[in-house]
Amino acid sequence: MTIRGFLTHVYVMSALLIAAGAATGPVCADMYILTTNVPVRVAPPIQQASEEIVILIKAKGGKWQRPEYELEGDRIVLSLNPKELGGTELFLVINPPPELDLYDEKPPVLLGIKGDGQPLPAETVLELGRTLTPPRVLEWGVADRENALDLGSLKVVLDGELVIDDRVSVTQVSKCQVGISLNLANLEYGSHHLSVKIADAFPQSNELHLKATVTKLATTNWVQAEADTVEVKVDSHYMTSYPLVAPLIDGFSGEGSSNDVTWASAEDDQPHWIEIKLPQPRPVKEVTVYWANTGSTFHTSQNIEIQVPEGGGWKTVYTSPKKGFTPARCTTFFFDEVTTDRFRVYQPAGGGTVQRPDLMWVAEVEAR
Ligand SMILES: [Ca+2]
Ligand SMILES: [Ca+2]
Repeated sequence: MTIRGFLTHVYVMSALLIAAGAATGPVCADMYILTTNVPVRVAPPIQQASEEIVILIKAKGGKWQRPEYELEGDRIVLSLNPKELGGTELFLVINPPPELDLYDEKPPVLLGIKGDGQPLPAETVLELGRTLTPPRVLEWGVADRENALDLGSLKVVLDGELVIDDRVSVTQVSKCQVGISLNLANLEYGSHHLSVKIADAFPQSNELHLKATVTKLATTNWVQAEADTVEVKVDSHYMTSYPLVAPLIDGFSGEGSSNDVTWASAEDDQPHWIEIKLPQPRPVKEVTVYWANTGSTFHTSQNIEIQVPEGGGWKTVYTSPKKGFTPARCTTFFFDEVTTDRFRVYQPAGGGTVQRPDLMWVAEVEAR
């Protein structure tokens, strides 16, 4: 939605006139949403010259009316009284095209859901349960029976964060029907909540809400499976108060930040690392690090590499994204499978949290 700068004739400051996004959308009428609890005068521009100007207005839940208006230059001047119109949220449409269904009270409908191309129950609240293999791609088919869809209204939220990157794609079947795909490859372990919202291209924005939940279970962790014979080395310790490395592989990844449940590096401008040696080589394609945490504060490092031995040194098989990581209880680093008996979680100098960049603070390391 865009706010248009034509409030010159509005005499009451509490009024808000918002273009309903259709000027750039699939429907070419001028549509506005106006919220006011007092009488106002508004003066939207005439976008396209036409012999007859058709103006319709209604309050939310009310009936369309033809308001009286005056022309002033290239503007239409309207006096609107929310009491007379029957509500404070008003929808104004100028020159509606014939295909616009002005009596659309219904949100878009869910046509179907696919997970990795296979049909799933077409439920607006989809519970996928606990699984080792959540779908890598979820796709919702959505259509509006009355009007076009407003693709600008699409919002996909994963675990409380708006997904704005290329993990969301929209396939347009027609103006009224789309497929919405979400790429869930490399989903983190644990429980996840997804929501999808999309509205029709209609001033009152009939909106469809879709939800899905899934819990990704972990497979065999080589470190824990062989914990008795696993060796752990670290680059340093936090002063004298974090001498123990055993908490890094004790299978416990709950809340805590002291040395009985975590290890912390020295806090200095050097690289820090945790080296894990398994009793025998194993195929490894991901490493999960559980961060020290207290309450909802997670000490998630922002720059991490996963390294495996090469020659007498180390080869990096995973590098962090430039933007770092969202603080969370754990972070899994995915890479091409290598067979190795040793790997290390390497934090380049200054790669810790934003607050404490020179510290590495970890509760558990897992490898799969
Ligand atoms: Ca509709
Ligand atoms: Ca632990």
